[in-house]
Amino acid sequence: MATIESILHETRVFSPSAEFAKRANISGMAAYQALCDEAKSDYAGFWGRLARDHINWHKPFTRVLDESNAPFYKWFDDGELNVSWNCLDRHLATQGDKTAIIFESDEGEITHCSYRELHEQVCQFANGLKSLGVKQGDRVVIYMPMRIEAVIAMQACARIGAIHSVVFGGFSAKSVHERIVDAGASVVITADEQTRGGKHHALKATVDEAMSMGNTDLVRAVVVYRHTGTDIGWQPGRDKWWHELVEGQASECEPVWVNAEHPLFTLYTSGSTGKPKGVQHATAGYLLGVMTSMHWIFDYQPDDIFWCTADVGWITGHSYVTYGPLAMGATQVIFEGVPTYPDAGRFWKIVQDHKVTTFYTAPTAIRSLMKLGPDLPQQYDLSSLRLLGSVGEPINPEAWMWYYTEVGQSRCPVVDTWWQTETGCHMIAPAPGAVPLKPGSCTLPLPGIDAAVVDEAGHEVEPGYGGFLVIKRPFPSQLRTLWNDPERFKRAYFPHDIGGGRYYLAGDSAHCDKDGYFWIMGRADDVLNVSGHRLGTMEIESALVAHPYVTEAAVVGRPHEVKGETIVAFVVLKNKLPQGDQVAEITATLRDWVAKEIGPIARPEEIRFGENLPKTRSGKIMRRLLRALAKGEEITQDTSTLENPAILEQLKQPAP
Ligand code: 6R9
Repeated sequence: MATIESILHETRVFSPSAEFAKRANISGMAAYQALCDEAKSDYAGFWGRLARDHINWHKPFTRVLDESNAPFYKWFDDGELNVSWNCLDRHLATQGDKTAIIFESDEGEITHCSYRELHEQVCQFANGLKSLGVKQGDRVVIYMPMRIEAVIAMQACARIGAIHSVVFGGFSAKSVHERIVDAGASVVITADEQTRGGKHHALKATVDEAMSMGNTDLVRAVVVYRHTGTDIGWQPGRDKWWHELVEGQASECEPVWVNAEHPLFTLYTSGSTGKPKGVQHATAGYLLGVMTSMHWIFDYQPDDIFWCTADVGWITGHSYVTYGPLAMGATQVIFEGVPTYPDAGRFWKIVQDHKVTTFYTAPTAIRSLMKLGPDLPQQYDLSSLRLLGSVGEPINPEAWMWYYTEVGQSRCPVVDTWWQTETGCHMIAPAPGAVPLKPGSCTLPLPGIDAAVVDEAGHEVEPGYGGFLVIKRPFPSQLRTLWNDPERFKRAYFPHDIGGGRYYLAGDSAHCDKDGYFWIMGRADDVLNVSGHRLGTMEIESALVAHPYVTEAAVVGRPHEVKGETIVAFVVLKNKLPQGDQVAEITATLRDWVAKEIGPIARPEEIRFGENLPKTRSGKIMRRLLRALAKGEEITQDTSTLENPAILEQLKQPAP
């Protein structure tokens, strides 16, 4: 495999302040190293100790890891527990009146919900589900707005051992249908509408449409939460109002104690092609992963006000809204709306109003807020913040620096957390009281996580060389299988040719630097090969974004007879779209800039400008679409999940 030396040349390093380190859960590099050493010397002992420290077991486990049917690993598999009990009941005696959730609606209405109140509502709803005949192992599809009730629905499923499958509220009827059918769901939970940025979007009508697409006979009931009160269609017998379902239900509900390996949920995520994959997580290993990462990476302290901006429709919302913060007994903010409504100061106002200490969001949000209001953070009191986090895609050093200096006022560590739907929790991320930060790097693996960069034969590559990101040993929070598709699970994640079927293949390309820091270059399928040189799209994008004209950039490869591939860049400028002669002028400037920043091999062949880039609703740039556009192909793929379909027309036009 042809590799070239790393061309990212970020050299800034930010060490934790003595004050931060002193109070941190992992205080100093020696403490981090001690945990890594503990895992290395006794892997099962390490995870077993953590599982006893963090989780309350109904029946203690005696076995830690069972590898006999690899890669279908089992963890703690003779133990019994309940996740909802761990998230709610165990806090009641000591802190029942503590606020569990500070909810802020799209329009700014605020609701506080204590652990006691949340427990009561989860129990009542769980009893309601039981009255519909939902039992352990049944599948429940949840298609809800980002409100407390979404968390209640998920926790109620966990309480009775039902397997939830949350579908993000922005997905189409076709996607909802696909998931209902694939999961074999018996109940769907939804709301009349959701509100985001002052706009209303139908949910119940979308479920009705999905239900009319066939093969949905298993669905016995559609539970509807009344949110906006708009008129909706109603199918008597099948449809039930949430408030009527919980009316008169007991406020206690004995949890169903499940085996550690009982599936907690499935969550569909897109694969490289075709049908979405139903990623299946187990109960105990997943809970342990979200708790250890809350403790180590978010450095959770009892007086924190934690805010993860992700929707519960994504894994980030599962792990760091529904489960992680509640398992720790934290107070967290849940926000229904969008960062730019009523204006680009909304996030900063929420931080100020609720005295948020820990703020976790995505690079795409950071970049757009940086563009819309670079000075806005200074107009708010952000002094409550002590820790910032980033997730979802590589964060370019420029956005990282703005986040660090303008939002965190150079006081708060930025934890860039690399992980996936499949890993359940953070895998590579800095323990903020120990690991010095480098902007653009997710730094070092969590203790116990054996991450490496390997070539096509599974051999570790030298520092500075790119390769496939793998995790060499099984870890508790990893997916157990793909729902209904164990063969695809094996093929996609444990391919025989890399590591002999023993390594978890993440699907990302990365490299390590001489300090062992990981730099994610993007999905492995985004790696370009230009004249035999391997280049990460991320590296070129990062260079483009470093130019003062540019806000955002996405780079794809276009097949080329001689060079193998050439580089096409899609660029959003800080100013408005260039016109006439400006186009050629700015194109030349940026091409030369990249050539200077990285090397002539990285010079884009073509640059197209748009007001925006095509993104999924979770903010990921859809490079597959861009590749098709670059090749001049007609778009035949489903674009219903795009945030902004209109942008495709603009980007279709080849540069003059
Ligand atoms: C949690 C989540 C997973 C993919 C992953 C990678 C990208 C996530 C990242 C990152 C660089 C980070 N990704 N975090 N890339 N740095 N800190 O996003 O899960 O939606 O399954 O996406 O996202 O490419 O493979 P998911």
